[in-house]
Amino acid sequence: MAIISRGFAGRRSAAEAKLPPGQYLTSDFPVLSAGPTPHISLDRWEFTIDDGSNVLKRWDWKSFRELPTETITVDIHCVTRWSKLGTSWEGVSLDVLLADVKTDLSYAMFRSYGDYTTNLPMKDVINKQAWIAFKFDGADLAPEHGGPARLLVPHLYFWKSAKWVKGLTLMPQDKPGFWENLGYHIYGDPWLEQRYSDQ
Ligand SMILES: Nc1nc2c(c(=O)[nH]1)N[C@H]1C(S)=C(S)[C@@H](COP(=O)(O)O)O[C@H]1N2
Ligand SMILES: [Mo]
Repeated sequence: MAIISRGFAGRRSAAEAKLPPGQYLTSDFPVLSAGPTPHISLDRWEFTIDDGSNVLKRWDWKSFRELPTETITVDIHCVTRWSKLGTSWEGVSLDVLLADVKTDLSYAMFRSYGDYTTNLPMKDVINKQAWIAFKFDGADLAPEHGGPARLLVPHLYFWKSAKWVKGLTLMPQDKPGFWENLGYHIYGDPWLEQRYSDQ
């Protein structure tokens, strides 16, 4: 917390201005996992897209890593109130993964190794808003941070960024995932402070 009052300091610092309400800055990278870290070998890793009855797309690690990648620099905001600015990732855009998936289903449940789930509207998944990231700060993503690969959807609270992600299931209606079932907000916009389901 700044000691100097806003009145004297004038404006908030550039870093503070990037903080959603109720968040503080951290420069470390805390680990938040609901359970043990699953260890997934690359030869049995896969990512699938299904519609609840049929698998529409499937990649193994090799075919996934042949897809075009992007470097992503974004701010991340955990609902436990830490935010980290300018984090740098490498990953595959969901726009690439969904390129030839024809669907009118408007929601998705992301699924992880270790059984974590989190729900998202498809409108938040497309249009350069979500990636499957496999590198952080230029190095392979560490297992405790979701390696081999995790979802990165930085415009929502970081619980939506499912670690150890293994696919998504398209759904006609929104449905709560793991934390959303335990009282966290169904959508989770940090700028609107949508932390809990009663907000
Ligand atoms: N599979 C899985 N993904 C997860 C979680 C989890 O427990 N399991 N925790 C979520 C929460 S609450 C946060 S804040 C971020 C934390 O990511 P980090 O441990 O890399 O900081 O992962 C999210 N993704
Ligand atoms: Mo979190």
